[in-house]
Amino acid sequence: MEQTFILIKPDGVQRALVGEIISRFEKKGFFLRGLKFTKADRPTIEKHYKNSIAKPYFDMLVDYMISSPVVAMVWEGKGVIAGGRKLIGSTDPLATMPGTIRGDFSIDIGRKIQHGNVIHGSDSLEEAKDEIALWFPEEERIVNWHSSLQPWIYE
Ligand code: IDP
Ligand code: MG
Repeated sequence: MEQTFILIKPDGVQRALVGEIISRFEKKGFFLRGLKFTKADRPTIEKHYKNSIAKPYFDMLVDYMISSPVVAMVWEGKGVIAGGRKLIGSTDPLATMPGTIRGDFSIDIGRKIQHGNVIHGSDSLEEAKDEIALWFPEEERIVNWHSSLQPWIYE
């Protein structure tokens, strides 16, 4: 089944949203496949955001992402890449709908280190594969299990 990479960003961890975010993905019917609490280093974040390297906010984004611990996760389920992005909401927290994680818990996208949009989620199959490989090296990859809830959630 499809997998995506989800990262609770430094502001999400500092604001004690880890449990809430995991709970939303669990309750939707996605399955946790990898989980790591870590402080990211600069090279990892530069690779993670390689497509944003030309953006004017890139240096600030990297500083923000290494400022404090993050929670890296792999989630699995039918349509989990697009479905995870729906749970997250769009990039600008003020513009996105309440009911989404960013819409419920954040305001500013980030002009200083502490401001952010709480969470990252892969936006394509290719990005998901790259990010899972970046954050979870082969030897940490990835517990193979099946939830007994699966037949109650998936046809
Ligand atoms: P996404 O996180 O919704 O996929 P991207 O366009 O991939 O959005 O941007 C990656 C991250 O870069 C955003 O989540 C946000 O933290 C940061 N970012 C995007 N646009 C801006 C901006 O205009 N100002 C500051 N930070 C931004
Ligand atoms: Mg993105």
